[in-house]
Amino acid sequence: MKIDRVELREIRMPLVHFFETSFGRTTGRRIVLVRVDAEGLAGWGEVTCGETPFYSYETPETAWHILHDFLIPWALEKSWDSPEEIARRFEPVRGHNMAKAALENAVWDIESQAKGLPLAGLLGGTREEIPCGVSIGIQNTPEELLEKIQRELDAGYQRIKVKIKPGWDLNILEIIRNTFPGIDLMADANSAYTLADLPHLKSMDQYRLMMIEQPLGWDDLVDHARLQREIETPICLDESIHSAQDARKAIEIGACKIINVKLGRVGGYTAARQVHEVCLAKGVPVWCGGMLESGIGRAHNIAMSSLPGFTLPGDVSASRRYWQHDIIDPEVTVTPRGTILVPKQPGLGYQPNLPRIEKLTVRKELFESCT
Ligand code: OSB
Ligand code: MG
Repeated sequence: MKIDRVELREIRMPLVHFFETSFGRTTGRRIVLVRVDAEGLAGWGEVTCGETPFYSYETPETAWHILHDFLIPWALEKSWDSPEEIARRFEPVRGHNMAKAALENAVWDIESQAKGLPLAGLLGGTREEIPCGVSIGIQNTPEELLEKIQRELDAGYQRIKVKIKPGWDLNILEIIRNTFPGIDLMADANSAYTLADLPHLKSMDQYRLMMIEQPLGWDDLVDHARLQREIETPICLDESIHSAQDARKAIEIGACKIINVKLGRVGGYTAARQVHEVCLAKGVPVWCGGMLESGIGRAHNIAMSSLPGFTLPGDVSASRRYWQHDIIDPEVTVTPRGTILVPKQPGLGYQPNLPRIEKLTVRKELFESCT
């Protein structure tokens, strides 16, 4: 595949409801989109980083820089045999996985269209529909949280994840369990605790959580292994897993029993499929995490969630939970049984809405191949 041009743009999208985690509140997104043109086809990818360097060190500015000065010039320098070959070319850049993923995934989109296959099928996906959960942020009051949970259960979502932090944890889990004793419930701490909180974390065992996500340090494995030896609740790692090697090490030392795979965090489909392989071989269930994506990133998450090891409901949910108008047609919708149907058309299976994307754009830059 010879890439003819790459377009980088930043769009701004207000969220329909703020999203709050232990590291802060988001009211609107700054999203960098990558469009690749090759073989008469257009492929799209999304940089999934947050606006602030609080989930990971990447921001829209660092991603723009890394794409602009390194990844895009490299992608334009020669013809590629496969998307995996591009992923290998990006290896000299340490980290910056979300910048890498946006460009690599756009190339996978093109590859699947060129082959006339749905992206899910090209990746090795086997599921026709994917099970969906929701991630509900910290609210202003417990009552508002209960209302939100009820609304999502009514919509059919299969599991509820709530964000926790010191002061919004045991009390909240207690109220949720009293109101909804039987639901599939989990909690995501986004690194809000340390091993000094071990007794506190152990007392969460009573709430029968499916898992607790990333309770300790954002780059830690060793302390998580210690914690997992002391608590019943399975630990799921998010922030700490950046590669298949990380997944292997985490599983080997007992740092987690479940892994949340995010395409951006691990650097694109090539790495995500390797993480999936490792987990499948070791019998560790995985699920697809979310980063408040626009429809482009969301469509990629749906394709990845079709892989056989994605056995648990993910954080991939309907467009309307985030956006008044999403930037793809059709928008992502969820069935009454809490699933998303995996598209059967070639490529992503959702059309980027170009006029809407153009209207939301605050900066744009075009890169063309010289040959
Ligand atoms: O830790 O999974 C996380 C959103 C932003 C940053 C980190 C996380 C999240 C979510 C939201 O939990 C998932 C979603 O609904 O997209
Ligand atoms: Mg998380």
